[in-house]
Amino acid sequence: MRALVCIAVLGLMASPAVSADFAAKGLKIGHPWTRPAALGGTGAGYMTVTNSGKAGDTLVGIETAAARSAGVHRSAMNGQVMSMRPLPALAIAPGQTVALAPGGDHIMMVGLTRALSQGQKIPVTLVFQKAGRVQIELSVETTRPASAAASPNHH
Ligand SMILES: [Cu+2]
Repeated sequence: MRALVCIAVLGLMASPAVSADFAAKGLKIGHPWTRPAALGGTGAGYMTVTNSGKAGDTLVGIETAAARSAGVHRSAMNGQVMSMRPLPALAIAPGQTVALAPGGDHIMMVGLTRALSQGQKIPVTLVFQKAGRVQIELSVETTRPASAAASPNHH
């Protein structure tokens, strides 16, 4: 199942910066990625989570050997100041796609145990209430085609 998904993705992608999608138990993790970051620093992970199952599921934890601690964060604007706070649980309703994206919800990795360099794949485990542990890899990318094309004012 996973091999088939990867082949389909590879066939569709023209960019050399290939990042695989991951699928497990009705959930699809689309284009997990992160930015280059220094050893000891922090990193943010982004992806889409699609629930194609019949029941809702909830993302309740993040595990990775690449950081001392990791979890889901929610970003919000307080006046002119962007702040973020831990999100203990992120619900994904049936049929819904939840986007973890810059400026919004993201995976926060604090105390990186390794430098994140472009082209690397960083193993991360997403822990779901029902689907359980789903292994993915964040691909380390410097630029994103979508954000490169978009105006910085279009938030
Ligand atoms: Cu954060």
